[in-house]
Amino acid sequence: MRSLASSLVLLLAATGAAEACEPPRLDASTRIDGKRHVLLFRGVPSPPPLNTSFAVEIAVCARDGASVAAPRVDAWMPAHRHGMNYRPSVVARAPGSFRADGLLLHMPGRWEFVFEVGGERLTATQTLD
Ligand SMILES: [Cu+2]
Repeated sequence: MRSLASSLVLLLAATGAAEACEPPRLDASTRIDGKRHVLLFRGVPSPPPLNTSFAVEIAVCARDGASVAAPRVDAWMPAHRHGMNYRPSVVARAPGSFRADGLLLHMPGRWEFVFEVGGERLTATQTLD
């Protein structure tokens, strides 16, 4: 007879449950749970200002424990099918910690933040008044 623990392991394997990982601490951030990564981000300042350049701080970990390369950062408006007019630059600050500078949201409405990390796309929406 199988133990409860081994049954749970089989169940987790069968459902493809993701391994946990913990990104570097980032207070007051938004969390995105991807299939292969967990990502935290916050605007600096937060919430992001309208029509003014701002930064985004990012903390991310890979569920398989691999080190994470700098994510690509973008934002776009799904309703209008356009992105920003600027391309942010991303720098690493510490393992798993990054900062993107030069984001600018040029109109109010619903914006989607898009992070691409290790081939995985992670998104979160934020409405700007
Ligand atoms: Cu728009």
